[in-house]
Amino acid sequence: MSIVHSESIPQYPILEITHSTGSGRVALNGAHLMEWTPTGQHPLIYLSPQAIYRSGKAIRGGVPVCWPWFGPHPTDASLPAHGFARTRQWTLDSSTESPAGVTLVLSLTDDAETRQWWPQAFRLEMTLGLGATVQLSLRMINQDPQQMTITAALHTYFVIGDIRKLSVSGLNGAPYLDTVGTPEQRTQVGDIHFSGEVDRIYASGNNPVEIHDPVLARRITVQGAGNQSCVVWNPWIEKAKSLADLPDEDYLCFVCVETTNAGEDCITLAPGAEHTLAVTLSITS
Ligand code: TA6
Repeated sequence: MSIVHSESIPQYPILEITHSTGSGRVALNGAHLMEWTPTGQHPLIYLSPQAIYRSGKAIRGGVPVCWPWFGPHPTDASLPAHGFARTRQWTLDSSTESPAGVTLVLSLTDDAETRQWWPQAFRLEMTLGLGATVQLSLRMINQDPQQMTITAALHTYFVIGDIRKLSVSGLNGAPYLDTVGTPEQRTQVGDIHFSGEVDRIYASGNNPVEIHDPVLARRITVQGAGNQSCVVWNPWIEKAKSLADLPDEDYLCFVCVETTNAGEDCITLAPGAEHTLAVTLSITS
């Protein structure tokens, strides 16, 4: 096993990880799993070749950590979408390995700048278990004398063969908010197929969601914990063209299935209380 601290991008530390069970990269910016490829598999996590690596900018792809709000800020449109945790530099607290893989723990606490956007004291701990399967866990602790209400997401981008041939199962019968165009409440019937932009917040419970990929001949299972919602997103053609950090054609080769506390599934923490949002990603060929 090796973990190399790379500064190939000045002031932008990236951990390059190799282990018998897989390899990939984690940026301290955002505690962001950029890439992970289980040994013998196609890459699991999609990373845009046009991603921008600059402090304060979210990486396009990987697993953005969205906290303390998901999507646009509920009341102040001038604040960054998906909160600020994904654009702050986290601290690497520990890295350990076992025959099963590598475990990293990173943390983030409030400071004068975060308190401009979110005037409350907090501690976040992100645990990344990287191996044949991937376990991500975001522990959020309210260290403020006031209660706090948050929404959050582990906003995972998955490598797929062709969005037009893909299906996503596990959400049949689930209510969802369709946010493409005028937001509308709908109910999922059967599996999800893609023939246009899809951007949906599902009141899913934490049933396993499965990505069926006939092109790469695999099934990816997304098993959440601490969530009662999930988001499925693909930008399709026009939105992909509007994203400067995404090649126009790459809408074809990724899908986001995000493990969230979003929509009605928001979390209120009393002073000193904590909540953990987690996900396990596994591949079956
Ligand atoms: O999770 C879906 C979504 O909220 C989409 O609406 C789209 O905006 C996507 O996240 C990416 O957001 P970002 O701020 O990373 O460009």
